[in-house]
Amino acid sequence: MPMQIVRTAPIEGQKPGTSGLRKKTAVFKRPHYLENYVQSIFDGIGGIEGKVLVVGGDGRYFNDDAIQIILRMAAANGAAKCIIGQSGILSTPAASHLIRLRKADGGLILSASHNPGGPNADFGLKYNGPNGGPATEAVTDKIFERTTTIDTYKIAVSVEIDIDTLGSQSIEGMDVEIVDPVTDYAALMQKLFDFDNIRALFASGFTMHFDAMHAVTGPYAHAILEDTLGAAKGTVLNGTPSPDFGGGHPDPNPIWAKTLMDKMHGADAPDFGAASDGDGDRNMIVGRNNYVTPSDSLALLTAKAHLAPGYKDGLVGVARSMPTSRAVDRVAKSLDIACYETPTGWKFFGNLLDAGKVTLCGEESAGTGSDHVREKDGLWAVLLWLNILAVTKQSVADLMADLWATHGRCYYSRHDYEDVDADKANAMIVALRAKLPLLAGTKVNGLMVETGDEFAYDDPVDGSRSEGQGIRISFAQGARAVFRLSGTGTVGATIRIYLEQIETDPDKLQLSPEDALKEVQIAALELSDLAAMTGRTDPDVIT
Ligand code: VG1
Ligand code: CO
Repeated sequence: MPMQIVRTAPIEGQKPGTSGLRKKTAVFKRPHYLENYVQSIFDGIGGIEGKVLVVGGDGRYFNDDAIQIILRMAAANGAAKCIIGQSGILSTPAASHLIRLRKADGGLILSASHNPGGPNADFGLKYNGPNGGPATEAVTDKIFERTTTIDTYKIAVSVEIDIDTLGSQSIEGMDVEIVDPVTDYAALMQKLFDFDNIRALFASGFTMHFDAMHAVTGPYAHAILEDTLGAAKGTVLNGTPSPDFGGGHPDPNPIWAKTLMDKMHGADAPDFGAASDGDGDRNMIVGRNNYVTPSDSLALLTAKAHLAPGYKDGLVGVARSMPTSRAVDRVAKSLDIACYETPTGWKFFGNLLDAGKVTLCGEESAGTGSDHVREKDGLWAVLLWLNILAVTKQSVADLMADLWATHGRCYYSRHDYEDVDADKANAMIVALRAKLPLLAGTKVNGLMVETGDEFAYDDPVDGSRSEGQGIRISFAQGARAVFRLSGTGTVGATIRIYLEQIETDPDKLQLSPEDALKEVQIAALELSDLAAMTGRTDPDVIT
């Protein structure tokens, strides 16, 4: 029998979060769990009969087994074709590009991104639409709704499909094409950036380290940075993907990318350092002894993108997620281009990019990207930085000092309180929300509150409204505190507090962020009553 219709029942909790459905791997491996969700995606998007899908993931534990199941289900549901990265590997931006390049009807990306991987860690699955971007809320709502009513799924009874050999084959009437995960993506990068100039930069003795964090960008970085651009062998650190990311946490920030941070602050630090996350869509940028916050990186790239061939005509506009610092707003203003503020998560940038309203977008969580794909793109950001460094011949520190001298500096930090009891975290947000109407005009820790509200977003393209997207408090003299709960975690709740202080005094542009943010941090803790509400005193991660 080539195809089976399997009886099932709804499984609770299959609601996609900030970026797809993320759960413990063991949960995804429970009977029917993955199958229910995949069938709900297929049903939620109106069926996949005759459609072409791109499938790939970040290579974490369970990637290959999940792909086998997805392919058998796609065949049974009548898909015309699946295009798969060799051995099931595709970085998130490469998958987005492939969907667009092949004019596919969408794709399934297997990843829990920056969350750790392995049998005891996390797994995830996300649907991207025909524009190559993460499904909008309207679509994820339909998928979720379907998970609550599902009673059967379809799966082909088929032998193991070979996903390691390049080329085409057919299973149960569906075409399966295995493609090299790097080639098309590398060709796109070559179109956007001046590779000759970057090659000359490396030939002149410029040094860098790229930490792939044992995750998906290893093969991409080896091919592009070392083999094509001539960076010295050994430039790429931790470049072999492993199913559990070498036992690490593939989140490119100063805490988890410690190997790189130590090198960048060592005696023989290279000129430039960068890292990417599990699925290759995030980037961390570091100069010699000089960490660049993602919000500042977005501002710098906005100011200088025109130096790269792909952006030589300038930018039509930019967008940032609400908690991201307002550094980019200041640059956009000076360029006289629009700057949009969206909720957290890349799915909110898609409409703006599709409508040609913005060229660059970014998030404080180390995500930057442009209209070349519909996902954030780690290596792209690194290459844009390299292109700018090659043209300006300035150091990272000098570029940042110039940016701050021109636009002021937005001191910025995010404090994460992880694995907090979910009821307590929610109670804290509820209490804070209740205070909002009376906050304006009051003083907290000596700082005058100018506005306090809960962010809601009206999409200017499709008119949809997204509410409850984070609480933001603005104080006089450019201080701001934002509070929200993470939508990507898999245990308890993670409270994120985002702190910002704008400084324009030329004598105060080189303070330590910790000092510059002290007052607003105290105010944020006082306002939220975090310690009393959650029993927590110190954040787990400060970035
Ligand atoms: C986090 C980040 C958000 C990002 C999301 C997905 O979400 O804050 O900016 O878009 O992760 O990134 P949350 O809800 O946990 O704050 V990735 O690289 O994990 O796909
Ligand atoms: Co990611």
